[in-house]
Amino acid sequence: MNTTTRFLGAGPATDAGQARAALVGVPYDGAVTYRSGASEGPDGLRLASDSIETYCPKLDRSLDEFGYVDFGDLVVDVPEPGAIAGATPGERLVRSLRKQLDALPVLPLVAIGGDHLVAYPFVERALEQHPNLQIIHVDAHMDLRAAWDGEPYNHATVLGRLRDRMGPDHRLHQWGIRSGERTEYQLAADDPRIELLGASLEPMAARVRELLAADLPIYVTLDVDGIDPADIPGTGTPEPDGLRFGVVEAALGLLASAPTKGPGLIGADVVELAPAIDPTGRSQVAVARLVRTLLLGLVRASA
Ligand SMILES: [Mn+2]
Repeated sequence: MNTTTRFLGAGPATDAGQARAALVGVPYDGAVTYRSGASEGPDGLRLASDSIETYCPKLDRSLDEFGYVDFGDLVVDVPEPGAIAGATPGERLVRSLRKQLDALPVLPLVAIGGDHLVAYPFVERALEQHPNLQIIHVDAHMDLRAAWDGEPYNHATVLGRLRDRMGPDHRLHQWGIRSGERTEYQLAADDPRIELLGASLEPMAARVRELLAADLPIYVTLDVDGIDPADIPGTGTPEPDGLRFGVVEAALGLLASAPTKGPGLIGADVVELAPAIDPTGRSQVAVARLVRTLLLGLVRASA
């Protein structure tokens, strides 16, 4: 990344000791199936974040309340066969990302993609650390395929691979989904750990309140194409008739405001932002707003 550009108000990685949250970029889009450009997501987001405030009027909270750092970007070259365990290029990449993730200072993280494949190591680690993790998956697409062109680790299969890692008490709450193969819908319907929430605010708002009231740990994997292309056109695989921006911001805001005695939001990733596809620049500004909300969720107000 540009060494001087960090996400809105974030300190450098060297300030991690004083920080309560962090961002890390994963500028990889080699697993896309339609249009590329998500590799420019992290830096596009960092640049655009300069145009929003640290204060969120809806939550009456500000990023100025705590320290957070921007770790910069992970290395996204796919390791050579033999360099790292994993048969396919996709699996070698996610193993490499996981090694780099595990080497970072331990802080609640928002990972910035990159295409959706890069979410894998972050969610995998969260599943390992929390046997009752609740994954909130915002997306237009199911992403539950067994493989894409023979590759089991791809942006269209990533939730399928994470499902392979889910234990009996893990749950996957999908929201905004409006595209997938019939077999993916059937797979989701047949797995009692997966639920598909209706495409309006109330079902997700009720679920978030309920999960927080039950003191459960929550992870958000947010594919920006879950939001309507009218609000976020800058994404590689747009799908009409999505969730509106304000609805998603409101639901994520509950992660910062609804009562809990548990850990609440423990991590998040925001993927599939492709700035060059949106010449107006509004997509990356919208995503910066959602990242601000997620940071406020990771660091809840002290009571
Ligand atoms: Mn998607």
